[in-house]
Amino acid sequence: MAKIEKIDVLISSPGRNYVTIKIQTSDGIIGWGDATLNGRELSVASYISDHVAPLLIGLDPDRIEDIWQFLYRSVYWRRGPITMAAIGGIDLALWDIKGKSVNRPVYQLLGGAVREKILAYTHTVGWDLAELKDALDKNLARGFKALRVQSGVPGLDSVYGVSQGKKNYEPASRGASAQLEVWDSGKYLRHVPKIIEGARNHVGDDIELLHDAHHRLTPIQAAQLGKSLEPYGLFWLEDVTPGENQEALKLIRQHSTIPLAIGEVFNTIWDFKDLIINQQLDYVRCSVMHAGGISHTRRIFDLAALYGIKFGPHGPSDVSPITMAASLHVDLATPNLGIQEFMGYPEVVSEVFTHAYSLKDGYLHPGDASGLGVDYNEKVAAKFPYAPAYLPYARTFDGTVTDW
Ligand code: KDG
Ligand code: MG
Repeated sequence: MAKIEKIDVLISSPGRNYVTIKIQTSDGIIGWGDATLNGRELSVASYISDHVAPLLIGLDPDRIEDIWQFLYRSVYWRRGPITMAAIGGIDLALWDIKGKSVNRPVYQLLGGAVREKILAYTHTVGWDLAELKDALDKNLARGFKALRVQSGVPGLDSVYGVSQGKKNYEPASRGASAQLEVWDSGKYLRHVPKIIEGARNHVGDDIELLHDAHHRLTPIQAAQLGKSLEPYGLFWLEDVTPGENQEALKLIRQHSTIPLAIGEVFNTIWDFKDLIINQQLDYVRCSVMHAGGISHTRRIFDLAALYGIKFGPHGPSDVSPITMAASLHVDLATPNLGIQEFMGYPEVVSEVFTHAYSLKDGYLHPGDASGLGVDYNEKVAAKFPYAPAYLPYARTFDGTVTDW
């Protein structure tokens, strides 16, 4: 029996911070896991190196499920983003090891491919409609068949997903404190239907469009938004209200048939259970790492499948290519995939994380390298030390803190 011999937690910052787990086994295999939690990287790193790694030394890396149960159930204090990102990161590294130990890509260990390729959507941002149309054309030329659309709002200086003058959305800014953004839901609600209408007219009916409201609306505002966007045939409308009040989605359902996606801030099957069995959502949106890794997210997706609900894993640039690869292995092998988010990474990230996954004509594939198919180049990573960075936060015009 092989044993877990050494666990290192490595933090690097090729443009943004990533927490990478390196597990070495007694038979010489290295497994890579990602445990990045945007803006709280050091907490997850400490959770793993101080409290998890010492418990795992000497255990059998093949017993992925048993280790998962041990990390989840043997701790009295369960759930939460830090704990679950830590468990998720370890789970990813163990699946990587298992794949490498039998020389197979992880999707083969999950039952094999149920599709040839994975439909991806990417982010399309423009401060105004003219800029947005330009950005849509660029992403269509790259081959994407599905595009998330975010725009500026007149009267606001910055809006989730897009900043004036900046081409790319990368919200966490380096520095010791979070940047303030001023928000007004009324202005947003009156403007966004015009943008989505403009985007639909521009791309025609063959392209899927998505939009993320990023948890900012009250239930009735969210219902209004769903109703007003219905004519434009969105693939989904994401995170219309803050995740805590699950009842809100019932009210939205009473007024709109727009497909709802929710869950990037959820991290266990328990967070999704009522939403799924009450059919209050259409797409489960958790990250394959933040929700406890491959072992746990597969359970969530299977529960969703019982109710005809699909999944669309979270895939922003603030989870590393290791999580992206893990998502793709799950996507390829799980029947009820809806779509995969693929924000993409700046070039420098690919110098640190070399990967077997590929993107072609708007579709992704995890590749056939053994394990997850991502390697972490420690030498290159060492050139990019951790730098504190935080997501912005929001206040309304009267100075009240509101949801970002
Ligand atoms: O760290 C926060 C991001 O992961 C989040 O803002 C991205 O909402 C997001 C999305 O849909 O990708
Ligand atoms: Mg989102």
